[in-house]
Amino acid sequence: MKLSIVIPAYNEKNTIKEIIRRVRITPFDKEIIIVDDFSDDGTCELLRDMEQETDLKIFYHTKNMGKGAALRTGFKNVTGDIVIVQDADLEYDPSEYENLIEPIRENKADVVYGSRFMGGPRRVLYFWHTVGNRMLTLFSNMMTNMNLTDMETCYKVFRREVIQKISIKSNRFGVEPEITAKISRLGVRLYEIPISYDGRRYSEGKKIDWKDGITAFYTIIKFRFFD
Ligand SMILES: Nc1nc2c(ncn2[C@@H]2O[C@H](COP(=O)(O)OP(=O)(O)O)[C@@H](O)[C@H]2O)c(=O)[nH]1
Ligand SMILES: [Mg+2]
Repeated sequence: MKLSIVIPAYNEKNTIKEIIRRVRITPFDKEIIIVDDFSDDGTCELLRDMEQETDLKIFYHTKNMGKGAALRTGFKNVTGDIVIVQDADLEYDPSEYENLIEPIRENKADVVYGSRFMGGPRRVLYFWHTVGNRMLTLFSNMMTNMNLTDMETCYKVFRREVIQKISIKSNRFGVEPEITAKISRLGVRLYEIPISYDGRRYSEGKKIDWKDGITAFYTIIKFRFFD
């Protein structure tokens, strides 16, 4: 089975090379799709230097549009059997792909979420982020009648047919609840597995903030009732 790894990247000059290295050493037949979302910190130039490397497919946005828009560009261009979202920071560990794809390989699932809240090792970080995450997951579950533990996780893995059936409207971080709502309506089989989480601080480049949390609540309602 061929994997398509989709990496949305916005201002990740400190980690982009290392994440590509970590993805590359995973023992799978794969393509690596990187979407630069109009970075202005030098990420874009680093990617331009790697264009000759044939295992990378690199796309560039001409303005900053957000993670959702970057995923939309990425998903349009995947050709593998299984699609994995990989953030460009180092919070999520590609050595866990093996576990993430197993339920699909065994034909038990069509979609797999890697959960940061099922007991894997994780860096101790912001209390209020965890509260926010749990409230968003709870609220999403109430709308979808699913029992996820981590709706906002970056590690979302799909059979290609499934993700290409979904049209993504959210340009920014609303993409996580949107995909979750749309998955729930497709009636596909969803699995969750524990993953590790090496979270970063704002001083280390984290970008999501409380406003994204508020937007996520609106997104959950919007995609439950209006789309
Ligand atoms: N395309 C795009 N990606 C972004 C943007 N902001 C963040 N990202 C990417 O989305 C991923 C998650 O962002 P991050 O700040 O780590 O958020 P968090 O880990 O979900 O809190 C990273 O790969 C970022 O490079 C943006 O405006 N556009
Ligand atoms: Mg991150």
